[in-house]
Amino acid sequence: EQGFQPTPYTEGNPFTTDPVLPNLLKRLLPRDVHEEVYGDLERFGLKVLTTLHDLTSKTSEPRVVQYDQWGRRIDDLQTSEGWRGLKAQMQEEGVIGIPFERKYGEFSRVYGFMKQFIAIGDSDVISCPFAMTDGTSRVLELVGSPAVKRDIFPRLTSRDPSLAFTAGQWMTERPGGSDVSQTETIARPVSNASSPYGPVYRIDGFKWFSSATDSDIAVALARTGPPESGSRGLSLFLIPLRRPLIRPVDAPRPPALTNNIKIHRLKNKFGTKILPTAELSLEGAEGYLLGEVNQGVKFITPVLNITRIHSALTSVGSIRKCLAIATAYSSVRAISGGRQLLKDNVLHVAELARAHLTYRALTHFVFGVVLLLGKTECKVATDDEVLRLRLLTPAVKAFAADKASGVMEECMTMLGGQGYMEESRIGTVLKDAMVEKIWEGTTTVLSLDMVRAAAKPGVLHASASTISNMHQWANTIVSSCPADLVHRLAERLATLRICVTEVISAYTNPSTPLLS
Ligand code: MFK
Ligand code: FAD
Repeated sequence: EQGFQPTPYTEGNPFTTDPVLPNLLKRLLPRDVHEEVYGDLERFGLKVLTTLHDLTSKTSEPRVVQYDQWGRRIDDLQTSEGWRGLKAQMQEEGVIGIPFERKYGEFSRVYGFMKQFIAIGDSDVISCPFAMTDGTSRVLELVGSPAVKRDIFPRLTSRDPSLAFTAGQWMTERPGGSDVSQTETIARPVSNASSPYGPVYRIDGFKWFSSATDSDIAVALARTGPPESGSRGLSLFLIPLRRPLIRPVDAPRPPALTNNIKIHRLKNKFGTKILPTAELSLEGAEGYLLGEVNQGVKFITPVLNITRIHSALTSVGSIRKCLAIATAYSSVRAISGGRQLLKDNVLHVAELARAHLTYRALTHFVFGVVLLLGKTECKVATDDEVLRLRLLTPAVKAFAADKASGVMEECMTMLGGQGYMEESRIGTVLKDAMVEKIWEGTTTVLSLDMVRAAAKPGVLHASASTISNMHQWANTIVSSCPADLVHRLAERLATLRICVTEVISAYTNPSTPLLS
């Protein structure tokens, strides 16, 4: 008990402590919108430090009780109190409500994503089910039947946790996740059944990864055409996980899966351990066709593109969390015989600054894409902006995932041995964020997607202005850095600009080594 006692560090409000987010918001939002949302984000930042922190300490790994006392198959999925609490908090805070209420038009996306951003790192991987709920809401908004829009869409976007739904996305099967053309799940039309939600199908198959297994509905690909039609024989279905889907307000949510869906097992994962990712067996599940038959890949692309932006957000938000810890630690840890704090040491500050620069570049990059999404959804984007969104979505997802783990490792190192301790949570955040390189398309698959997007007429022209925009973003980053840092890091900033530009040209030019 005697001897030197280390001083614990204190993390500040994740929204206001580092000026990068307030500055970014001021740049992106009109003054009146900025005034309205700033206070809410500041308040929520404090809630992240208190309520969300507490809930995260109460999460634990999910479990499945497969049989009841009488040997009957029940597949009761049990999640922790902390996980359920986090879900309810995010619903109440409107992370899905804000972008679909569109109170601030195209800027609602920036506001909603900013709210999610500041919670990353203090909310386990709760961004995963909400990413898929977001994408699914968009699909239902675009192609849902009037009854879907009346009964289901308002629940996905609801701020009332007792009513709100979440959604999952089932694409991946054992023959291939990147390539869905080998999908084995089969959907057969039920001729004597009708539903206001769409044409009724019976669905049989095995879904290899289902992350939002505690959700109410899923959007899933299943085969409606012959196997030789590959991905052009797949259709998109809305599948309830628990029936009846629409219950009276006071009726409890059934804990176990119904609708002829069985949980084969929960996955034994490297990270994202709090998230209930399962293998599912569909044995005559009832589903409703969304969009047109055999056009499933096309109709699920809004889910892919929206979740990819969430993925980029999560990569960068994970850096933010680790960097906030490393920065806070630099104010309490003394070195050199106790005479100097880390924050006053040139070598240490250079390391911190390098991490901050990558963080800032990525933050501006991802929110630039978020604004393009808002503009496109609100139909105020120019043609070039629509094309740019298509191109930058896979770019930002792949680029952010690629950069994030290296920066987080540096943050861990900046705490010395304390960074390696589980209590710092840097290890958990890093492990969780490493999946961003895999799910929603691996980096290679996304570079192929960029080539596909770049092949469309006009996209390369739009990307030329993107490169010039990237320079503008880099300049904004420079101007938001403290002057002494800019001076000290001039060389690194130049490298950063080149790197940001290069990634875009690498992704858009099929002859570059990245793609060869
Ligand atoms: C924490 C935040 C993140 C939350 C994560 C949630 C948990 C994780 C959930 C998952 O991981 S879900 C599974 C995600 N799976 C993938 O992302 C699959 C990756 N593979 C691809 O993306 C492939 O590129 C794809 C399956 C889409 C290829 O399908 P196809 O049918 O072989 O491709 P094809 O024939 O080139 O494209 C079909 C059409 O779709 C074309 O349009 P046209 O018919 O008009 O020519 C394409 O241009 C179009 N398309 C493909 N990708 C598109 C797209 N359109 C817009 N956006 C895209 N991204
Ligand atoms: P493969 O497609 O077999 O890829 C293996 C390797 O081959 C990769 O390196 C890939 O880049 C490379 N590769 C593939 N195609 C090409 C090509 N054409 N050219 C060059 N290289 C190529 N899926 C869902 O549908 N719903 C979920 O909820 C879900 N949750 C997940 C949760 C977790 C924790 C994880 C890890 C995955 C989840 N997935 C989910 C699955 C995920 O989307 C897939 O793992 C991913 O799309 C890759 O598919 P795969 O695993 O079949 O790998």
